[in-house]
Amino acid sequence: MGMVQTEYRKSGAPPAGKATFDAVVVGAGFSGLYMLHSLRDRLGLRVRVFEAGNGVGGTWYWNRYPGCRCDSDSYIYCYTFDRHLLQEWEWSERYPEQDEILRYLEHCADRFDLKPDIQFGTRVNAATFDEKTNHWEVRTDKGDVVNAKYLIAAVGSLSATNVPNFKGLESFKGKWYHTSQWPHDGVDFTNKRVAVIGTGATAVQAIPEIAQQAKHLTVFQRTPNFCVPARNGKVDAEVTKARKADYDGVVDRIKSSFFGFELYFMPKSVLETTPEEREREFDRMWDEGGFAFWLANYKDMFFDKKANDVIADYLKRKIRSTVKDPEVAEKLIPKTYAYGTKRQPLDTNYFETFNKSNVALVDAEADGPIEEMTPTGIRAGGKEHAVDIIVIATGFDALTGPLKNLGIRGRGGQSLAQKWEDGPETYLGLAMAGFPNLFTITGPQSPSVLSNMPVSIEQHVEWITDCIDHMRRNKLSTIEATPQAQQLWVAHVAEIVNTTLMPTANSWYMGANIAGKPRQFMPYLGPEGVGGYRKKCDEVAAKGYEGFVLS
Ligand code: N01
Repeated sequence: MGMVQTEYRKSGAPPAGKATFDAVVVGAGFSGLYMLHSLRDRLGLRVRVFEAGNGVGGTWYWNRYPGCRCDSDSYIYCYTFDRHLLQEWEWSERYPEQDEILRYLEHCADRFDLKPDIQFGTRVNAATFDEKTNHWEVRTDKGDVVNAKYLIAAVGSLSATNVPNFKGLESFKGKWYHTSQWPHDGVDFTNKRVAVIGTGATAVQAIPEIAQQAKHLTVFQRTPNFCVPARNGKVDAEVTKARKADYDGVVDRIKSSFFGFELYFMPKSVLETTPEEREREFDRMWDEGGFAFWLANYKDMFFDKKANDVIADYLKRKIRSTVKDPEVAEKLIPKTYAYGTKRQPLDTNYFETFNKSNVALVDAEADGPIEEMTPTGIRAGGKEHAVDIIVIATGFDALTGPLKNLGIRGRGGQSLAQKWEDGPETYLGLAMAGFPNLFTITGPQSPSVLSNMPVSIEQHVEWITDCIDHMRRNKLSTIEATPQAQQLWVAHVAEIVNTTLMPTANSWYMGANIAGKPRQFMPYLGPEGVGGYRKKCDEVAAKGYEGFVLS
């Protein structure tokens, strides 16, 4: 229960008229919930959270497709700021399903009494900085108009749904669903002919589940993916006990690690190993499952194409040995990009699913791309595939999309969406020049999607809370990134990533999945990962918020 009780909290609704808050937080997922708790219960601020969904959970509220589960180990895919919560909560599996994670977030919202300060079913559609009052005016689709000194976007990195402009979609007479806007009462695939479009991390989870229920499943693949087994299951009770006994150590390690996991690259080049030695290591990581193969491989994997090819070859052989039809196997093998430069999907029987007699693969390269939807199916490569249900697993307008959709206008009325037309520009992925008192949690140019998200979320929430505390103690009214600091940060983000293979892939990290989106690598990668980034942010604060103007 929070320490602060105010009239508006007791009523559970914002005051009538143009209410004024210390802070407005947009979104009630992992980041918005903790931001509310931190500002309200640590600093005693008046906070209003606007959430488009009718419940808490963000990603875990919206993404309810079959097979939806976490790709981070559950013991570190959670809040760590409350040691009692860490000790009490019991996860059922290594990678819990969506409904379990949603239950966890519901539990947190209740435990910290957060719901009275969240207005559900309300989407922010405009936020304008008033230079006379130094306040943000925030408007919603429900007609709310509120003022706040601070505006915090806790909108997630993967929340702006991407439904490509498929010709004829409106003419399709069956049902279609995007995976990130899944019906709450589920979809029954029994006796249905189903199409899945996309083979990213979402589709890789959904395809094996749908194939078990549907009469027939056709998968439309644009780019094949390297997949590694998740190896989900119950976690050994002794392992859980040991982790709980050492949670302080676990938390320290993930906070100072590269990616927010207890995973570390091997301090060796794969090119210096014998074939036997590396095969043993590959087998070990393959058997371990999860992100080990991606994030704890040989140190040159992300840097040297020759090294990368050696590692990729192991995964290609796995596909060939799993998929019985050699023609299908060839289609499922990635050939156009380096391993690891697109987000690693974790699978449970993904490649095995293509051995089932009720599953077919239509590959854009070999069979021809999707041309149009017809009233009865999908036409690709000149051939019509009759289906009853289309599952669109085409992902998101990542990182910038959710922020651009907020209708943010900063100094001089400049629109964030317009300012970012050629790509995002931020300082530390936390703030933007020209947009005072606006903070983004896991924004572009912070480690965000290249990390275990709760670790990065907690770091940003705590940094923002400390910053606002500093502002209040020093009776300051605005904080704003300088254009110079921002320029240097943007250049630094690009410089670091350009030493890796990451920009060579057509990935959503690069904005390549969205037609017309500028090609720019959006997350921050290194050089010392989330640990080094945390140090950098702390140094900025310790130097009196270096790179910001405070007034
Ligand atoms: O989306 P994606 P996702 N015509 O963009 C294809 C996170 N996540 O929802 O590769 C035909 O990865 C597209 O093809 P291509 C995770 O970070 C987390 O699967 O662009 N096809 C691709 O195959 C993940 O990376 C969990 O050529 C089109 C697919 O659709 C992120 O969410 C679980 C197309 C989209 O793949 C996004 O994953 C699941 C078109 N016009 C996801 N447009 C966790 O466990 C796109 N495609 C936490």
